[in-house]
Amino acid sequence: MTYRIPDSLIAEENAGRVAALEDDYGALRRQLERRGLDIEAIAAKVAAFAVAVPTWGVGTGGTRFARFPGAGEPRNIFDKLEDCATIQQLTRATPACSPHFPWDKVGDYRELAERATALGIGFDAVNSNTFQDQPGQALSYKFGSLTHATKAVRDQAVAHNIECIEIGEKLGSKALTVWIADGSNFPGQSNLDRVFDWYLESLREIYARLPGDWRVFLEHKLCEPAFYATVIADWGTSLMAAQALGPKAFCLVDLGHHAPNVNIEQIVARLIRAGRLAGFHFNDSKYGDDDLDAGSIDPFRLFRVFNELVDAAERKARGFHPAYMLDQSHNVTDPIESLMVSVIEVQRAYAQALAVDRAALAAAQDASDVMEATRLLKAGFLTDVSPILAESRRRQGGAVDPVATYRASGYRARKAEERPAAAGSSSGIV
Ligand code: PSV
Ligand code: MN
Repeated sequence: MTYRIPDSLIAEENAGRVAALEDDYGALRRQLERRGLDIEAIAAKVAAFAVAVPTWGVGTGGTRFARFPGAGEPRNIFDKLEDCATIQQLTRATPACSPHFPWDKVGDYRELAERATALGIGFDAVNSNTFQDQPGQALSYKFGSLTHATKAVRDQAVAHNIECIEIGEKLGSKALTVWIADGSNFPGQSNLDRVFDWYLESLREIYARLPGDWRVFLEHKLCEPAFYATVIADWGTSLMAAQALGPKAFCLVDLGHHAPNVNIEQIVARLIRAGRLAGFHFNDSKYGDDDLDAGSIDPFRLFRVFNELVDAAERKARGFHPAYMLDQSHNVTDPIESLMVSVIEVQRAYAQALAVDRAALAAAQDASDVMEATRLLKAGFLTDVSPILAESRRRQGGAVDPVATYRASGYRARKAEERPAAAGSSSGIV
């Protein structure tokens, strides 16, 4: 038996924090009441909110310069599931993980599904990987995968995506996320129009293999590793592809995949309008695709994204059922701590957006009262919703303070004993 944090420890840790939490919750209830908002309505929505943990996120990340592995990090998908389950146990907001293949490949998917069920974890979107060559792979992706000039390479990449769907079916997943690194590093390297034809041709084959209740998420990214022209560089290209493919194709927004200063919330609003928003890979960044913890650099941007999401939910926008996932690289922190804090920051942005008086905001907008409108929006952002988040965790059996409880448990030290071997590249830690 491997170590799991005892629920009794969570209860003990919570006991010392409950009185302060009750005080804070009561004060926030009264504050929200004065603004015409019902704390229980917000708490119910927060409790129903879930965000998936990327299996590759629980291992220590790295840069192209170095990776500094941490003791006790997961060695394989079974270890990763344990860590995901710990995050869920403490936060109660991450009931599923999002696996990446072939990093998470195993011989027996029934065993994997059973282990996940035993740990109380489900499987969100499966992610394909045609951005790396794997040992023993017949053809290289150095010059592209789904859009490679050579049909045999495109076929190999299509086959991998179909295999991901088949694995996902065994795991109970309902979506495939496709991100390709394809593109060019030099003007003239490839024909910008022809590569898009190849993308559509390849995706059509993958799309045809989607089970009836599945969706495919197309993830765009401006640059890296292609630094001149990435094939699926932006939301416009992604939307064109989704519309060409059919009703099961949606556009996934990774917050780190845009040009600097781009108005991401407006992109989100447009994709919602088109009925094609797949969901998110949450993370934060200062310069590029930094993959920092969600809300760590620009929490106001995260809030503005959630403002659009709450607005869409309240107007019951057509086709609006986004999938929420994290996609981060934890290079200098304990990944479990980073992921728990990130989940909380995503929940926080959601709760803050729920704390906006939308009727008053609409009235201010209609009256062209700019200052009142912006003040009303800011009032949501400036609301300290922490008591709602903590109370929601407590009510569901989670930790009032997940990081403190995690540290008190000594989980990582226990895992260092249980997981002596260092993680290798096959565990998807890049
Ligand atoms: C690419 O930068 C990306 O955001 C894609 O989602 C990949 O699947 C993930 O990172 C992991 O490399
Ligand atoms: Mn991503």
